Amino acid sequence: MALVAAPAFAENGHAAWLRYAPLAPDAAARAGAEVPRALYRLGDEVPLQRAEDELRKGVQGMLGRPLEPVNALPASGAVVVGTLASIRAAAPALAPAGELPADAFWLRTVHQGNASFTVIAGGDVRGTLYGAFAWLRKVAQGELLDPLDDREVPYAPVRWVNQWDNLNGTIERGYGGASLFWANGKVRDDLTRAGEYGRLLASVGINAVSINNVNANPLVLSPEFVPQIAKVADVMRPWGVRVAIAIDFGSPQSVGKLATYDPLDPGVAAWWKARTDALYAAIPDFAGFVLKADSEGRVGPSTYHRTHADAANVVARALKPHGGILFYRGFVYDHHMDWRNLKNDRARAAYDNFHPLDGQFDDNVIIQIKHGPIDFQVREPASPLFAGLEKTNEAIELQITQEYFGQARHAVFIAPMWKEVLDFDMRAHDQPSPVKAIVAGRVFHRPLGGFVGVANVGDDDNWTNNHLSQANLYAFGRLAWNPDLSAADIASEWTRQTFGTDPPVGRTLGELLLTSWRTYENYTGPLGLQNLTDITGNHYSVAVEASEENGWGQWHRADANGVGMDRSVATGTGFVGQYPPAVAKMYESIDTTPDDLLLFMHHVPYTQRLKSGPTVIQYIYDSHYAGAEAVANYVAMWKGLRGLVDDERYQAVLKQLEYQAGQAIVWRDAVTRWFHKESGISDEQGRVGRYPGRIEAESAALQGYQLTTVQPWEAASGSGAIECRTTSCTATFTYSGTAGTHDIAVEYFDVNTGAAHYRVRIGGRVVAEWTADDHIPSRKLDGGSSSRYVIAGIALKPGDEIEIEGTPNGQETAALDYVEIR
Ligand code: GCV
Repeated sequence: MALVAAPAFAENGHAAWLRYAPLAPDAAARAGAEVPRALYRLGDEVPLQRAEDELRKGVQGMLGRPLEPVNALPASGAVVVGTLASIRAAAPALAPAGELPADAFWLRTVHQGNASFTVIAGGDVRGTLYGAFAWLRKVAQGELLDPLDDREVPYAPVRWVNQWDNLNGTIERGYGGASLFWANGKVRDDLTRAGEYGRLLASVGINAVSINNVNANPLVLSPEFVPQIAKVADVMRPWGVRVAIAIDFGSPQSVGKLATYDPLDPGVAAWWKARTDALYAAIPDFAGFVLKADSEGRVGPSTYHRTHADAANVVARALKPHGGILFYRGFVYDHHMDWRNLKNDRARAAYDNFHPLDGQFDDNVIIQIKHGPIDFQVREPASPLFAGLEKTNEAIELQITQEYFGQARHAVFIAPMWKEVLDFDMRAHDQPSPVKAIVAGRVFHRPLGGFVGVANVGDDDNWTNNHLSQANLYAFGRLAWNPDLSAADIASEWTRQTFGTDPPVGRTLGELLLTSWRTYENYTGPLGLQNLTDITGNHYSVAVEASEENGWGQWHRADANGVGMDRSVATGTGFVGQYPPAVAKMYESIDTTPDDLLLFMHHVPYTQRLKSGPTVIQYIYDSHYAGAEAVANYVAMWKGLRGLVDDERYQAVLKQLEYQAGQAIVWRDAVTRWFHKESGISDEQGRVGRYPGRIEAESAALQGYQLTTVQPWEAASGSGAIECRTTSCTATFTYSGTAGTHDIAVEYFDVNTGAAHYRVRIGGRVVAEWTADDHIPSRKLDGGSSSRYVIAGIALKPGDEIEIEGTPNGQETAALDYVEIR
């Protein structure tokens, strides 16, 4: 086990998985012998120059010696970089026998006498660049570099990311800082970071980026935006990344000042054509448009009683002469549904809206379908629409940004979930038809299709706020390139490049990443309940009932007798009938529906037994305790890596995991107490409602502090919390446990305005103080703002008084929920 060498650069996460850090000595020695010393590049196109730069930077960084560029093929051997055609023309003996399509590459070693050549050949210049990154990935992971004969062809042509970046620089559902593209209503003057992002995207094979929010500002289609979008395209092009924009369907009227945006109006069609032509005049490789219409308040063809096909085709026809693509989002639903009608079901919406239109969309239209029928919940079945379109191009939309996955404050590696959906067999026409093959156009023989990810980057130093969230961007790119890769392989690749090849680091991060989705699901919404979060608010804080009794349709229908949505054909909403017969049959019956989706498909009594053994209610209790325990264990596991990863990222990840461990307890207690109260059924293990060592703030001796209720009630322990509405207050807790050394957890509230101060004294001595100045996504006392400060290793004896002095600031009332002494 090697202690990590001091890096030559700041380990702030900016380098992401492209650190090119020195290899461990044995791997460096072997690679040093395998890698030629010269680099010969064929061709001058910019992506080829970038490939050369990367290779030189990578070899210098990882092997500590240069890769010298040469102007002619040296007899003594070289790394040879170029398109297959150019290598075949210049050095036929080095070229592999066979062909390569666009974006594909071939890596091989060739020996001629004592000379050895590493050949990086691309189907085109972009493929060559991908080949360079793929080879560097091997070097970084300490893989064998000679012999080599790897031909890789991307699984699908579409490998895009969507930014939900607003023109003012904020990012909808973005947790990694401000936009890399926009500020103050226009393109940023300095696009350096955007260019660096292009490099990250290219390194995992992503070939296009849509640079503004799908809730699109119509202004992006105005003439003054053309040169701005062109500036972004200029910084992306060297990396083989094409640029697209999201558009607003009402633009012919709002920007073009036409009387209508009716898609069948010839003037509207002419307007789309003129604006599209102007974009292509400035950006000949412009990729296309993304369109969210008739969804969540966006205008669409329904204004004129036209269809989604009418809407899509008028825009697609403007793009067609230029080879552009229109992504029309399948995320269309009514968010004012009557919740009292048990037959209403948002999950039906995508299929109901688009299946009847199959075959009516032009060939350069792709229906972009969210992976599940609702909205990126912690667990959903694959959308039935994937099998519901046979004569229409499709792409799957995966959400990389962690909107419902702890907003980059919780560590959740989403690749295992994506894999489950991509590998799910829809049994279309009773034939093997995994979702990945359908969206790639392989099942219904479509010309276009693939993968779209809603990206998670911003201008934070480390791009994604939480260092571990970078793994999701990496994984999306790798799965879009090859969805047959396993989540474990991807986690391992990412870890070795990002944190080094030390085996304990790989083991710990492997376990943490690969279990993190199940862990998060366990404490936020098991059995297909979906996220039990604040649906009409921040999508972050626990709030079990927030999804009920409103029109948004993310209902779980829990009441005193049972829980779950009945989506069966026989007695429910009929959603299950949207799947091909074999899948519909499985979901129709409680007996054959997998436990993980039981409450998504059926309404059952709490006493319903799962196939895995426990009753539904007991599973809800158990999974929440298991989830919270798993996160506590992540903290312990991570602490085992001290000294094995650089201190900068070690500390940052530790802090984040400790925070997550506290939040997992808040979720655990809130959800289990809510279901306990609602169902009236006790936890077999007697944990729910019994919290050893906990002293509620309501029962402390209060000076200045006042009792307050918390909304929702389940987010605070006991009957509520206390808050200070004067300049300073004190709560005194009397310890009555055994004498010894203990940890004291203080559960307090840190809302995102103000910075209250807390000081803890025992026997008159200050043992801890801190300021609540985090920017948690909550403005009020709730589960999201509930935070935990742990004071470790304090000697306590019965009768000791723990005095907490709170000093409010701004909107922060120095609120407290409880202390827990363990
Ligand atoms: C960009 C969900 C999100 C919205 C998002 C929308 C969409 O509703 O909460 O922020 O809007 O999905 O995908 O269009």
